[in-house]
Amino acid sequence: MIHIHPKVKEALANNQPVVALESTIISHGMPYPENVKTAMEVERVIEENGAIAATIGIIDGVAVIGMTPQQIEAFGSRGHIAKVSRRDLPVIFARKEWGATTVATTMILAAKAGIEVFVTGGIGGVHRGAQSSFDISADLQELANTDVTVVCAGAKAILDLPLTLEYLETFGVPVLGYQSDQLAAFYSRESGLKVDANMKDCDQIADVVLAKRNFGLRGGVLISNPIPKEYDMDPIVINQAIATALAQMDEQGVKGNEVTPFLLAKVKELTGGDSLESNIALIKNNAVVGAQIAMSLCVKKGERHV
Ligand code: PSU
Ligand code: MN
Repeated sequence: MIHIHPKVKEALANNQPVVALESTIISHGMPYPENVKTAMEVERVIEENGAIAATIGIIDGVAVIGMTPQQIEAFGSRGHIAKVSRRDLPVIFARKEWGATTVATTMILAAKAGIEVFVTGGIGGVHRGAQSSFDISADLQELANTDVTVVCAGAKAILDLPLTLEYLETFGVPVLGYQSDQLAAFYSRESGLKVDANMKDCDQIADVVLAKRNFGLRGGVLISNPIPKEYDMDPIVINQAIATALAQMDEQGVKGNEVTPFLLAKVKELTGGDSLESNIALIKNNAVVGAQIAMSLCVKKGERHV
């Protein structure tokens, strides 16, 4: 059910850094052909920073860990690929279908392959109004349970960010700011909410990840890496777009796993090309940090064996 690319397998066997990447961002997160171009560029950034990139998705019911450029192109151009979170996996496997992996599913598959670091744009979280809708992304439970370090630019303000942090606290997920005191809000560097700790570099992050593991505390670590300053967007513009998107969602009765893709697409439509450009910039920025964390983990693990 799993196919690991030979170069990923070899790197893992030799304690070399590997960074996982998700495929929902390709098939649902960006338009074609920017999605494919970005996915390839993010892989290149990871490789320029000394790690092996492993883009993950499901093809004909096989979990592919480390897609080829042709497979990435297919994910980006095919359209109508199912968005697959933890609960969807069994059906996709059994029916031998294609599936785009969310943060939750990419974590599951990365962990199965032995990959410790995963780079994405934004994670899912507690939705606004979750008090009555119960809409909480499976990404958060996966962070609670699965041993993967996830590098993101925080979460989009389509979510209830204070409740998202409360949930992560309850489930014991450390939220670390990369050179920042605040949780990043995807398009904006700051959310007004404090992270658990400010990390000055990737070595410090690796120390925290290893301390967690060595003490036997299961589950992931979340790294919030603010968008580069030159792409930081005005929160007023973003919040206006989010308010409009939420109102349209209610009007149209959008529910369930359609909520996140609907809101993301609307916000993108309402903020035009700026948000796409920012989105691409922040993922590449996360790729640098992810590759450095993966590298640092390998160095520290290697030292323990000599
Ligand atoms: N947030 C973003 N961009 C994304 C997603 C979330 O800013 O592309 C995607 C990720 O794949 C994430 C998923 O894991 O949406 C969460 O969906 P849900 O809320 O239905 O769990
Ligand atoms: Mn949901």
